[in-house]
Amino acid sequence: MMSSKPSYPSEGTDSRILRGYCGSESSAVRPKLYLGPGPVPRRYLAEDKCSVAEAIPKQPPQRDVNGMGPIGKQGVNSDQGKCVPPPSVNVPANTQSWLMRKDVWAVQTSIHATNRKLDGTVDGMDTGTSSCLTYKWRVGISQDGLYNKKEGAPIGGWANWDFHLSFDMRAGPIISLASIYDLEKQIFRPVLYKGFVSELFVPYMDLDEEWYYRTFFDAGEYGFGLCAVSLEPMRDCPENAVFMDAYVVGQNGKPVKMSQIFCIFERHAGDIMWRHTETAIPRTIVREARPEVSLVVRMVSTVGNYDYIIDWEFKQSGSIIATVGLTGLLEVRGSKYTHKDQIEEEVYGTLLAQNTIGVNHDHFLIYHLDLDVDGDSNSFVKSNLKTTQVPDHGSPRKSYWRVVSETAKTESDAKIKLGSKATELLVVNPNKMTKMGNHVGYRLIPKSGAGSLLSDDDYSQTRAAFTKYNVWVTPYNKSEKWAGGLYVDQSRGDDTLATWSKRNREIENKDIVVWYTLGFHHAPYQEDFPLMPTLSSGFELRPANFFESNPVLKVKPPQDVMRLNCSILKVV
Ligand SMILES: [Cu+2]
Repeated sequence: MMSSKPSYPSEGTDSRILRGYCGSESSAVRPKLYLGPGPVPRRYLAEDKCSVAEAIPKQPPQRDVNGMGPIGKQGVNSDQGKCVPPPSVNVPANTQSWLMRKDVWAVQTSIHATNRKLDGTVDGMDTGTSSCLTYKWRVGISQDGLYNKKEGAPIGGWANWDFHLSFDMRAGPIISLASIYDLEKQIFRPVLYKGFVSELFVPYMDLDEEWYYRTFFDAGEYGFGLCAVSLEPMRDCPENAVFMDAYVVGQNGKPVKMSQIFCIFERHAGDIMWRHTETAIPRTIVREARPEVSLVVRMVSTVGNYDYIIDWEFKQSGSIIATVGLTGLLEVRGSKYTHKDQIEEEVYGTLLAQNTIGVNHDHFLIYHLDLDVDGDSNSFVKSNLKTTQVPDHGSPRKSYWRVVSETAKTESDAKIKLGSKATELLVVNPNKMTKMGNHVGYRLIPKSGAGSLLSDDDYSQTRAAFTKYNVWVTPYNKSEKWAGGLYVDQSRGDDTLATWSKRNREIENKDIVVWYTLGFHHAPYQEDFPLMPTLSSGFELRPANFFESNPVLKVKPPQDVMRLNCSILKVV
């Protein structure tokens, strides 16, 4: 072990968190009263989905606000709906009525229920059976633009890497004990003690009665791992992929198998790892190139309408690249509008098709990155690139930029909103240096710097205050794993990364955790409908003075082989 911290298998098995899985039981009734400390833990909402009644009630609609007519006029009758619980978020304290709410989707008219959202409110719910009792309709059903699908149209060493992969119902994949072999030192050197998605926050920007509370916490409320889906060979993953199953705790306490949750494959994407052509030598061309070959660990979590493709990629050069791909279905709302020119009110989104609004929203994923760069005592260094004016006659140039580095002493020094400055983010080991005297380190290279645009006093933002900054650094604390709090569905914002960090603890030369929030502001476009092409973002953890020189310089070139490529069309 390289750290005194607990090993992963003893964590993540808190029975108060792992409370069941859809596939295990048809009933979600608890056999015993909860007698533990704290509030009574609710089930994951995903479990609620499993237990709700399939049919909406037979009563006629009680009101018809926007003149779209009752449900029968929309081509859907009450037998075709399915009640599902909305998120518990964004409901101010002392509001109890949300427990009685449910959404209704026209599940029998399309295989893609979230594209057939019935915009109404279910006011009454039998809390014993989770069935809907009464409901109101506001507007009609949205367009179904989708086709109906008829048919199914611990990692050992790899290259110079060694790491563990595990599954968690809440986080999905967890990478741990990642270390890289240093050819010069002839040892494995630690890099990442543990990395995982700690929380996802998806707030929608619609203030209507049926929408204002849609500010989802996909990990803490639904279970990002619990929503993982089986991966399909040759479609979700390439032909050289191998697959891994996962097991979770069922509602009856027995293990439940989730098949082919991870795929792991070597990526031969046709990229160049490094190259150079030396053209300065007369009558001689010197050329060397090496193809990029990396290892990818993939999981897909389908949280309701969205599919999140989570990749952890390991490069031989020492980089770890985390990528999130968004695809699947937009969460749309019904509308009376059929053309943009008709719209004279705030509709909170884009008219994507007739009677269909794609609502503005965000996706924020916060990663827990417990880096142990060449040991567990690390420091966080901000390096700002500052424009510097050249003194008179000092040079023909007038300006240049220089690196001004600052080691964060406490947590408040390390809160960073990206985008306003040219900033380099490093985790260094102040106790280890290269032969050149530089501290060994790893850089965090973001691919986007989006942050929350909600005000601090917005109730949902209070609960998701970890989105206020892109980067946070905390000292390692065993209990601080979930940025939105341990019990997110009951959180009022008093157990989040933002509150822990108010203690402003010392973080220099300590075992530290970097929290990185990557975000997408998603104003929908028509191409996102009916099924959105993948939109990706991520970050790279890249060696920074970690090695004495390019660690892959001595990689041998591949042998020339004839590869059949059946997918390339012949050009006539
Ligand atoms: Cu989106």
